[in-house]
Amino acid sequence: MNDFNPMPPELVETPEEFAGQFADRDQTLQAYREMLRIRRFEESAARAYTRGKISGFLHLYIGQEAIAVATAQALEEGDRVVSAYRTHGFALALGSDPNACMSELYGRKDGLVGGIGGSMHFFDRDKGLWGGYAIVGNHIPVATGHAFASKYKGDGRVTVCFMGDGAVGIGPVHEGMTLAGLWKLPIVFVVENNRYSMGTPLERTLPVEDITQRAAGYGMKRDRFRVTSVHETHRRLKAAVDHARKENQPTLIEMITYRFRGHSMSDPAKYRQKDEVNAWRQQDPLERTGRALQQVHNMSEEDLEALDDEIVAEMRAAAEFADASPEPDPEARFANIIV
Ligand SMILES: Cc1ncc(C[n+]2csc(CCOP(=O)(O)OP(=O)(O)O)c2C)c(N)n1
Ligand SMILES: [Mg+2]
Repeated sequence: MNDFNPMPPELVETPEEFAGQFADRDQTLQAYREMLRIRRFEESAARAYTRGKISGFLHLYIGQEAIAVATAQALEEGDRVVSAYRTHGFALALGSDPNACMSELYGRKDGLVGGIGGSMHFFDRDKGLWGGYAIVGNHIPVATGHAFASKYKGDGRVTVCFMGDGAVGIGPVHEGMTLAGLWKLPIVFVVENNRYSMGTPLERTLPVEDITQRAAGYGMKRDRFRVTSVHETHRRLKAAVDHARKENQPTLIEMITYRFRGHSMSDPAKYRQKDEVNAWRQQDPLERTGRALQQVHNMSEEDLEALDDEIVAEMRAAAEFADASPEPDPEARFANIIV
């Protein structure tokens, strides 16, 4: 077994370096707003779940928001995002309507996919979200297929495929990555390494902690970094997206992140120590960005609260909209099924 350390690696930065990462005020504010929208959406969904408004699984993205926001910034129209089941953040960052997202969680007719998919099956083609897949690791060949289609048609589009650290040992991941490397497809594979698959820590799933070492065997470029801000995540992801678009060069990226909630709403996350969660919270990209707005750009606490109030109201309205939306017609279960 490798020597997995559950605590976050120490973040060594001077105040000047901290300020430097958030130098552009408008970008920083935009990143903060988009991350906060995801967080407040997720919190609103969690409340609805505990009130029995949402049934089935609900996997929250709290802690990982910077990745979705950076992804939306790094992509162009027509590019594709394919992800696992922790998908709400991608939808919101890509511009999906929060009312439709919440209605999907509530299983209502106005949902993103008519209320028949639920939390794990978000899909919004017009915004570039090509699913939402519940079966761990099995969407990797689907994403590879999208990238193959782009290369075959020469449409200049890039696919970015997300998976968790728990997915990388699954057979189809290997198949999809092998073909992407062999055929030099315009794709970026991103492993969102949040240190756990359900309640199982990395040391019990990974023989080698650095997942990107596998890239050599697939003939891909690789990158591995800790997610501390939208800006830096965007910069690194954009470089890989550019390689894919311009040179048909696939990349495997590992983004080290953390989820603050349990695996799903039914997981109280008792397998972690409070100290561990608190240490990661100290480095929460959302908190860091809020701190930068105050310390570097002199935004007042009242300004930040006003922004928060606006976003909370947006998400409350989404929950009210979902609650008022009708149930789908039972026949909707058979729509979009190819037999
Ligand atoms: C093929 C398959 N095996 C098992 C499961 C049950 N399962 C759902 S999520 C999960 C853990 C995945 O963890 P990870 O890939 O790290 O993603 P995270 O939840 O951390 O985002 C498992 C084993 C499944 N959905 N599909
Ligand atoms: Mg994980």
